Amino acid sequence: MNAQLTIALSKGRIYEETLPLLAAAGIHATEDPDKSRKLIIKTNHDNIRLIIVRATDVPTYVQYGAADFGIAGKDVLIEHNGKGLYQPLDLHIANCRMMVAVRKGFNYSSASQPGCRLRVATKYPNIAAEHFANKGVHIDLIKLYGSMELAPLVGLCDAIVDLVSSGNTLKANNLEAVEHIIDISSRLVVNKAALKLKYAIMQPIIDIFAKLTHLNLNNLI
Ligand code: PRT
Ligand code: MG
Repeated sequence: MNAQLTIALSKGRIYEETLPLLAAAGIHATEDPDKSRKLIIKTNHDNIRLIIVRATDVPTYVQYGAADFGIAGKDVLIEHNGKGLYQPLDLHIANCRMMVAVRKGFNYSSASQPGCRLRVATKYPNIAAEHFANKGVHIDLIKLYGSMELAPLVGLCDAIVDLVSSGNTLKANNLEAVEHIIDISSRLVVNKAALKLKYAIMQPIIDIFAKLTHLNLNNLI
């Protein structure tokens, strides 16, 4: 009997950018999660299914073995401690940058000298805390769950730590990026026990992803 394989993905950019990788491995979804409300999506293989979860929940489903593998942003993986997860591959998809941003005109360089205190709003408390600790800047951390760009405009904080890709959201809200913290891309995350038990079905898929990722990178150079 073929082992059942469950793959955890989030809707939106990760799903879109994962489809070509799955297709290269001969896996095709039978429904589009943006059109259907189903959270379990069948594929052309009876024993392979996709589950649609929030981006931040992907590592949790994989950690507990509810999914055998998934794809999650490095931002999400740093905030989730990655316990029990094997991260064999950077897929170089959903690329963006983790940045510090402030209201245009805010004098960040003088406000962020060692020993200063800043009010920082973010969805990424671990990344923000480490970044400012390295600079010797004290912070009051305000945890938000979305729309961080609003926070400095209404006086909730001095600075935000958020993801930036085109920069259009910052621009539209009269904000500017003042510091680059880390480049972000999405990684394959694998349940260690599942990889042992289902090696025969999982490893060939991982190998195809690896090959494709290398090919895409070489094409960029
Ligand atoms: O949106 P939702 O609240 O459901 O969850 P999510 O934001 O965690 O998921 P999703 O699908 O938006 O993002 C999934 C992953 O994509 C993230 O974990 C990142 O690794 C990656 N990614 C790549 C991004 C972006 N680019 C990105 N630009 N995630 C979010 N953004 C947001 C950013 O937070 C900001 O609000 O887009 C806005 C900025 O975009 P630009 O193009 O205007 O700069
Ligand atoms: Mg989002």
